[in-house]
Amino acid sequence: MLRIALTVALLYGAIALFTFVWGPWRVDFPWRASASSANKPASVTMFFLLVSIVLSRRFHDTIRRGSAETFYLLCAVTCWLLSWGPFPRLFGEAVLYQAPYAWFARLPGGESLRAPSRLWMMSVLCLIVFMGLAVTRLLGQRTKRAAGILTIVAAFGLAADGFTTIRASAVPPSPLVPPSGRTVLFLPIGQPLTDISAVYHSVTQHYRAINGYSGYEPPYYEALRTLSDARDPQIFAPFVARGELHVLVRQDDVEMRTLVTGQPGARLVLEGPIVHYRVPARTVAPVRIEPGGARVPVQTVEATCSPKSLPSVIDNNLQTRWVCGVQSPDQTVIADLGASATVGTIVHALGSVGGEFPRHLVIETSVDGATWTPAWDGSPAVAVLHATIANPLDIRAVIDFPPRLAKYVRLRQLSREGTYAWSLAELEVWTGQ
Ligand SMILES: [Ca+2]
Repeated sequence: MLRIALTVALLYGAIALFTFVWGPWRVDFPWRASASSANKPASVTMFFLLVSIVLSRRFHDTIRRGSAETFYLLCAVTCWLLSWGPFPRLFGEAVLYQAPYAWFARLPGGESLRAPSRLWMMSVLCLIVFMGLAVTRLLGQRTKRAAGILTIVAAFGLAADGFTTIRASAVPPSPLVPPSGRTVLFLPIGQPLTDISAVYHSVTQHYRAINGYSGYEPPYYEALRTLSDARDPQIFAPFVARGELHVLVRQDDVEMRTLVTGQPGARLVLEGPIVHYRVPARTVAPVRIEPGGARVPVQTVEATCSPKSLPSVIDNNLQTRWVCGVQSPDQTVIADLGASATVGTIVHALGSVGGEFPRHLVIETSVDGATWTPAWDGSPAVAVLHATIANPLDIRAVIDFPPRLAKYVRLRQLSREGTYAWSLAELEVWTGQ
């Protein structure tokens, strides 16, 4: 068994090295084989190397001897391997298709763990215990006096290493007139500095902050951040529709100040390092959160990525989804309606994952699957924001376009987004109006 595992590891190691040096390859004879990148064979190599270690006589002997040092050292190495996360990268390049953490996450309950890098803390703890045991054994072989001196020197070393002070940051400037009891938006939203400052002063000045800062973000927050980054005046709509809004902007942030002063009825409250505006409540044009007309059934779907999970976009279940990896240009989904029908609306449903909407979406339709007619082009952030506020756990963003006859509806994602994937819980097509 050990020999077989080692042979497989060596074989895949050679394939990984070959692919890394000479690039993608493919053969059809004597059997079909191909590799588009080195990370898949490297992953198999790693798996069989680990199997070889577990099967080796030396490993068994070490376990049988059962020393505490070995236990903690093995734990440290295991946690270190797991701390790489499921898809480790080296200098931005994927080096393994799947790392041990990805296999671990398949175990019951494993997928609910998050932040795999924190497993490194377990490695550190195990290394500390290992060092303690090793030093105890080492000192046991010295005279009492030498052991005492070494202990004192080591204690000073530890104290010197850990002796540090953490410098506190200055308190961020606050609005000069506290907007106590008001609803406050500090722009730009979704940036750590303004978010932390807004949350801090919501405590000292007793206002309701729209900004937040936490490991958790509500489903609508990414849509708000997208509108804030785009300096889109639509960012104010859901809030002014519900009441008066107080907006804070840094004095030197000219773009954001222009955005706020462009709001109907916006008044300057006071200018300081933080400029404070008041925007009155008003009626805003409603954004549709339910599609119009009749639903047109989608017969089949195809996409440029993740074909296995594609049936999830037409299973009438908002909990199941198709995920197309991190957003990059020309990711495409095509819905086939089976026959020509009037189409004028799509529902891009996100379930409860509000952040994974396409940042730049182009919708096109076709009657023959060859010639495509533009239907809609833009950012669905506004539709997502309103859909998310209306139904945070069942998000269905409605996008309308001029009705036309079509047998195919094509969705193309054109932007590059470093963090968020494009995902689709359901794709609905409607006649619209
Ligand atoms: Ca679904």
